[in-house]
Amino acid sequence: MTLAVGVIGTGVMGAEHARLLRSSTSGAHLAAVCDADESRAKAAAQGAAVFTDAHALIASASVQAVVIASPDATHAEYALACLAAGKPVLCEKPIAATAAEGLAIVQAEAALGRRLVTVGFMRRFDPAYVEMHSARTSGRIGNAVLLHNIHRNLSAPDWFTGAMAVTNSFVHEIDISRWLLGSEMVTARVTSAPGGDPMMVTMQSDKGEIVSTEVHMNAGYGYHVHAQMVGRLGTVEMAAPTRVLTNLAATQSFDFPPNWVPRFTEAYRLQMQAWVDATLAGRTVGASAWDGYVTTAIAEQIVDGMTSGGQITLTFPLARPALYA
Ligand code: ISE
Repeated sequence: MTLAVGVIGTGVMGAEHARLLRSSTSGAHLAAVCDADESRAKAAAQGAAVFTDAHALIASASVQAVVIASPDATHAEYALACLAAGKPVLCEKPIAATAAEGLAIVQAEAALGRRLVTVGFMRRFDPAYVEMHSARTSGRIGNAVLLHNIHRNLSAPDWFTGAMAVTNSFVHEIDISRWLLGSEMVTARVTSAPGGDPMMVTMQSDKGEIVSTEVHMNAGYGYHVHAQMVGRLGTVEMAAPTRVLTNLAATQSFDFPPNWVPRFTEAYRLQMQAWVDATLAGRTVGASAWDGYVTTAIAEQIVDGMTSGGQITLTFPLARPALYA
């Protein structure tokens, strides 16, 4: 018997998660998909059950675990429904559209007394980020002092509002910086170029590390994510985002992908496999509901404070519950 997984939402990410469950994940199978657009759901289902109501999928006896990949504003409602049904859930980032909703998920899980939520911050499974993480934890580069992040998108879709550059894109750097450094962020400052894009966000951690991030939604040339960690003894950074170099017409070159799916294919695959393995073993992996709440709370405070241009002091109404120790 393999884990029966239902996927809610069959847009870019939901279709990719469904594909991974159908063809590249051991120990699990795609049992159901759900989308308000039934024909899109059928295309992703390829034989699995099709729902147009997410709550019906969550309640279905033929679904043991759920992947949420619907629009950001629906994540909290469905994650809470999964907790109420006692079903493990891999929820795409962000965990919720507001910090208050994220907090409600943390409180519901803490009341349940067991962790069922993983937030899909897939960069934690990307081989380059994993190596950077171990360069710090092994002590190889000495204590970290700086982290430079670059997050460039080819172009933002029409429906992408200014705040989403923070709540939908920069949340990745909030999460990966906390994870890479093993620190909590305590302050933030935002400087935007005319028109708002790109923006530079500088955060400082409780250990004093400085985290700089260029968040660029319309970089124009391709999808490009880069990070360099500076330690007291040396630095570690990602190599070019490619596996091959081409020598042609007196030029050496490599390609940039158009979006994050090709760049992070391996991370998504490893994340899905790790989540399935952990679920079958009754454990969780990856970013917790607490991590999801903290990233959304930081993003929300940055959005609220960014117009002032001054330093934002990051605060959280709740201390980390023992469940997330
Ligand atoms: C998108 O939703 C993602 O999660 C991508 O990883 C990120 O790079 C992009 O900016 C987001 O819009």
